[in-house]
Amino acid sequence: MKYKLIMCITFIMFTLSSCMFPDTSVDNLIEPQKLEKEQQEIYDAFINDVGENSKIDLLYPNNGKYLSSFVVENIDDTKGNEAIVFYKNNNAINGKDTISVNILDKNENDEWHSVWITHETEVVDIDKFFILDTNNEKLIVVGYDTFDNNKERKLKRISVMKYKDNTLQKIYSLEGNEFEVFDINNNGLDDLIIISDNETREINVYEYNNNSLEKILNKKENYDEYKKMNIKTGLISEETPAIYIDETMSNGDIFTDILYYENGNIQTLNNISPQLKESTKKSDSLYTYDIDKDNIYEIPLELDLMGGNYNENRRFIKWINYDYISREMTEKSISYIDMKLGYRFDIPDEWIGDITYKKDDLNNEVTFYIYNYSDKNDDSQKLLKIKTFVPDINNTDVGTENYTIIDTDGHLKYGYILYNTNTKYDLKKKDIDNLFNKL
Ligand SMILES: [Ca+2]
Ligand SMILES: [Ca+2]
Ligand SMILES: [Ca+2]
Repeated sequence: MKYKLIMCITFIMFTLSSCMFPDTSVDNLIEPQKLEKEQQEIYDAFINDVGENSKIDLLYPNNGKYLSSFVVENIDDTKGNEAIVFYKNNNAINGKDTISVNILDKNENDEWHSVWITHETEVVDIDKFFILDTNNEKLIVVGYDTFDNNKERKLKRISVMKYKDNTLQKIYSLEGNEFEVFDINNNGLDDLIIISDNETREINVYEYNNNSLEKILNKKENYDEYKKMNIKTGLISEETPAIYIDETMSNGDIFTDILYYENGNIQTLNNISPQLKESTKKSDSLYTYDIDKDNIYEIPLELDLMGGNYNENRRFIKWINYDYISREMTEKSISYIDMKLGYRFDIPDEWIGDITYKKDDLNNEVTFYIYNYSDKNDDSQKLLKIKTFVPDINNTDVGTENYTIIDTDGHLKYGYILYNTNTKYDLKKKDIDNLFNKL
């Protein structure tokens, strides 16, 4: 009877999958349910342990790879995953809030249960979580935001822990303004990199060897007082890992520095020449971004349209890369970019200096046209319109008739209209294919 029931369910699922979800395999249909079921089991085991009536709030790391309050990964030398849950425990110790990390594991009956909880006091939030992978061991690294409300450059507490034999042991507690777990020297072992800004900037790189965290690299240099630091990890060439640091100054200017391994120590743009770092200056919330998804990050610079005599807050973005061999910045592209709608349009060389655009936010449309130097309101010489179609519930194709659809991300549709001006600025369909890219 049971067998028949399973057959029946399987049959229904096949039928459903073939008629209702033409592009979805049965596996895909089952997989998310399995995951949800596991998450529910972890959550139930977690609540069972902390107590249903306790005052807890789940926490999400604010930055980094793991942005969920539940992480399911293998963090020890036993087969199978452990679950890590982050939460705030209100009034937990002497009436004070604590931030807690709960480790859950599966018992011999394959049921999730709580194994260990660690509390951290006098911290306010979780910044980042990492699994540091060394030769034969894994460490977990949790970065906490601390109470330093007066300071602009916040100090983080970095807790390095080892989970082994059902025990979570805190092995190091360190401090710094920013940190990352990343193989900076490209030797196959994760490094813990901590940037501390006090009188000078100190960059320390640690490797975990023989049960201890060894400082393998150290660099001291000057730095300018900044307000906020955003960091990203990637590459500067196919083989060279790098950390990109966007520093926002008090006046809003942003400078980008790059930190990488060279000749046995850490190298930075600032160290090579302050002018190199200075050349990355921009005055808006423009951050380093990998526009073409090759893991080599591009640094944005603002490019005033029409030589700067155009003060209507329109601009193109010039994206540059750092060439570590020539120690110079190289131009990647000049683009119109719409982060919200998720695309960039690279500006052809011929257009630069002569073409401007206007944006219609209500209709998610941008029009590029030849700038008329004698009448800045004249937009009659149109070259190209790009429109993003945001679907409504009833019809996703309303208004698309006049547009050529260039791309879709399954939700949004991107369409364009090309115009003919009989000038050197006119584009063809194949140009659009090359110049338009989703982010
Ligand atoms: Ca395990
Ligand atoms: Ca390394
Ligand atoms: Ca790139």
